[in-house]
Amino acid sequence: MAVPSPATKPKSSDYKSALKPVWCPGCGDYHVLLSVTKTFATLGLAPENVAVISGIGCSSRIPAYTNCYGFHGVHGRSLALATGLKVARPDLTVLVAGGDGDGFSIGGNHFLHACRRNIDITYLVMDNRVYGMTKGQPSPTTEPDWDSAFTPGGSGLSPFHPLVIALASGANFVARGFSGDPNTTSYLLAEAIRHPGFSFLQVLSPCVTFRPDEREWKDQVHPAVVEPTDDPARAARRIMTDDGYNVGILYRGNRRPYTAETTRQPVDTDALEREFAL
Ligand SMILES: Cc1ncc(C[n+]2csc(CCOP(=O)(O)OP(=O)(O)O)c2C)c(N)n1
Ligand code: SF4
Repeated sequence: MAVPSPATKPKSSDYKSALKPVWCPGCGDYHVLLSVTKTFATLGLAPENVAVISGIGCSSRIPAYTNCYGFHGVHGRSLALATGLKVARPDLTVLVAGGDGDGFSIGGNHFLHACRRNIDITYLVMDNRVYGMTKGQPSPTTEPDWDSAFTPGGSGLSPFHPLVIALASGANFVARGFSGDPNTTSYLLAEAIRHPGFSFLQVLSPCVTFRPDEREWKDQVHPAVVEPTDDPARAARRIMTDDGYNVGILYRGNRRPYTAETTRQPVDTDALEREFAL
């Protein structure tokens, strides 16, 4: 496995692990993986200074495919894991990656509080509006009229607006990308990582197996026509009224990130054991 040395310019392939992805042919997540490795190369990050953290889902397999530290955790708990890691190791670049089910259903509460805490981590959600790994149940971002074996005639439920919820909860950077445009996604991800505090990047990433209709996204996405704002209310209004396919940076905030006081005091483990002994 090639590890970039300071003497040579890192390449995207340096950050790709030897494992071959098991995603379905045509899955959008392949291009997201490419965007991630491209971004690490652009930023010249040393693999030992990066950690990719995930939960469970097809998209959450991404730590196994990157050549840096990784943690494939528990469904819906990636942000909790990443928060602990970043507080303990503020020197690391922490990228959290996963799906809309992982992040907005079971992990929804962690999502709100990660935005609110505004720790300096980046959260990339591969949003395919479905649970891919468990074979096609609707997720919080699924359209109410999406007809499927699980939801004949559609679920009838209002979709969740992840970007607006992120803004309302205090995220410091909000952007939307499309997996089929890895150059733009890589640019957005680099900006998200560079921006201090909690950065949220929603990447529309088709699940070609359970949502073949999402192949049409390539004709629907378009660049956002306005510059990013630093006013969360304005950004939220814009996102609530856009068509859901605006790609670009939609909000750059200036909230001060949370940093824990990480004074490392020696722990007396014998005293701890005595305190908790039954
Ligand atoms: C605690 C727990 N509940 C449920 C599951 C089953 N499960 C695995 S992945 C998943 C949803 C995956 O959907 P998403 O996060 O959108 O990722 P995708 O597979 O679409 O990339 C579910 C419900 C689990 N693994 N653990
Ligand atoms: S089931 Fe969907 S999300 Fe999972 S690998 Fe296949 S295309 Fe991708």
